[in-house]
Amino acid sequence: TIEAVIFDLDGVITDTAEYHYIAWKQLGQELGIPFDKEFNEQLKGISRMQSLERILQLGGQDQSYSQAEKADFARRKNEHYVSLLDSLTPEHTYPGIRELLLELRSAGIPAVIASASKNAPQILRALGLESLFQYVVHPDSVAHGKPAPDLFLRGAVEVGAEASRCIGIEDAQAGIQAIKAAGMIAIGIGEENVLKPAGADVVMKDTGGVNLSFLEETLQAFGC
Ligand code: G16
Ligand code: MG
Repeated sequence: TIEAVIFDLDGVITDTAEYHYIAWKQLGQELGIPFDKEFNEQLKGISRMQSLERILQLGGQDQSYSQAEKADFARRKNEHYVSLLDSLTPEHTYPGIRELLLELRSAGIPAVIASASKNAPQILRALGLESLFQYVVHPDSVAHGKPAPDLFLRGAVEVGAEASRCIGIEDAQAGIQAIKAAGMIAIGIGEENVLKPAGADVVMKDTGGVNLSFLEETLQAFGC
């Protein structure tokens, strides 16, 4: 049986991965560092400052700015991102997610958030989902971000679940790597050619078909 389901937030619960992309793209343009969706895959799941570093590296500008300037770029990106969050309502929850959370609650299976985002509590509130999660891991509470397993392992520990009986759900390559490093079953949401190489056990195009019976079948097929 499944002991916990550990969800990524951005790109799994709602489309905030797109908002991150819009906000980073804008900052990139201001710095003269244009990038596309393919490059953006590398930014998914990693922290705000690490994302900024990758963008500056892409533009060959990683040595060009002081820490204070970098902190200011990150602040500007976050302000833009948070302004986009203003439009979030419960209807922006991805298909099947609320239903899955209700199924998990009925079955007594803990649902946990393991997001790299410091904005996670605000997003869950805007979607009206806070009460359906047993635990939200704070990204600052662990030593290493994704692709390290820390966020997922902390989530499992907090709800008393055995890692090998947990299912992690992610849209990012770094996130899938984190789930597998934690010894959990990894369900990818997105493109097969992006998430399979990162180690996803199964990849679904979207969250629509991810219900409890699908999760149970996945644990049967890939669990040990
Ligand atoms: C998310 C996004 C990342 C973002 C990170 C930090 O992680 O995927 O693109 O850089 O959070 O977010 P913030 O700037 O809001 O603290 P996840 O793990 O929910 O996909
Ligand atoms: Mg994500």
